[in-house]
Amino acid sequence: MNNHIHKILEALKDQKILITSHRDPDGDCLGSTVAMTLALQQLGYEVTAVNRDMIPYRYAFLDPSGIIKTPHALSDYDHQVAIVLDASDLLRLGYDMHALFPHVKTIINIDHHMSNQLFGDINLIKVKAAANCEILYDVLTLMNVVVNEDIANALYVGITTDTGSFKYEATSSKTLRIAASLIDHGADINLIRTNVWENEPFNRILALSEVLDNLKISEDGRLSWIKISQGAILKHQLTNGDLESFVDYPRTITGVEVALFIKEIEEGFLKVSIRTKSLVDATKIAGIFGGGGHKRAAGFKIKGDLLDQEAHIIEKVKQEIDREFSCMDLSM
Ligand SMILES: [Mn+2]
Repeated sequence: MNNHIHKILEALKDQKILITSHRDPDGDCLGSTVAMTLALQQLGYEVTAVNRDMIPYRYAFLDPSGIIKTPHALSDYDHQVAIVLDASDLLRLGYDMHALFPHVKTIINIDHHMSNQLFGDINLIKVKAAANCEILYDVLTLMNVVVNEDIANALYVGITTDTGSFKYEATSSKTLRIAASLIDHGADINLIRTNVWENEPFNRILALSEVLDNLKISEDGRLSWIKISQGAILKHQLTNGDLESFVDYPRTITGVEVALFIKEIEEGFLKVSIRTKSLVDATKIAGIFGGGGHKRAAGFKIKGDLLDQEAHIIEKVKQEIDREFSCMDLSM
């Protein structure tokens, strides 16, 4: 890690820096972007933070002064170094970084996804880290950044959201020690809880109730799935961020090993979230359809009509679950 920090600081020297992360921003992506931006500003660097999409309302409190801009809202594009956070490849940014920022000559890639494509000139990848913010805590500490309340809140949000409030198995004793230290540095867990989890718009709860009304479960009880059509998304005026945690509900069912949420994000275009409980690797299922992610949380995108593709997806996923379980039977 020390060696990486040395290289990163060398690369940043006297440069104009772009900080960016994946589209459809979640807590870890935004926590990472805000913490890194505030930290580098504190150290005196010239930084610009960019995300392709709007910040979901539940995370808006992390960026009250609007430091994160959309890529086309900037006044200049002459940045020479890009720090890409929590993104397994550059396509995940959702905009063409090389085209928009033609002067970028060094890319610093900091991430915790197993599927990371090592697209950076400097790649700091820690697949054991429960959140990208967990890596950043070490990075900022080694850079002698003063972790103030705003940075502590941002990092804590990333860690607590990516670990499902410290429930998922990637949560390590180190994760908890970092979280404890962030509280010591002023992370306000009441502010974070009320913004991130107790801040549901009524239309979202109505949509959730409709979605759960149509929940399905396979005959063997190992797979459960929910779906939402483009029509329902429009009717309830939902954004991507509104749908973020729906997939956690089918996973909570006793005996369910794999949960899916099939979202028709555009007419003829589906995004599928995968969650697994303990035996099946979610990245294997995502991989069948060209997607990726983590062992317990992964996803993929697929073209086609919701009803047609639902049957196809469920069929393929069932086959994979059967295959995984038959391998386990053999190994016992
Ligand atoms: Mn993450």
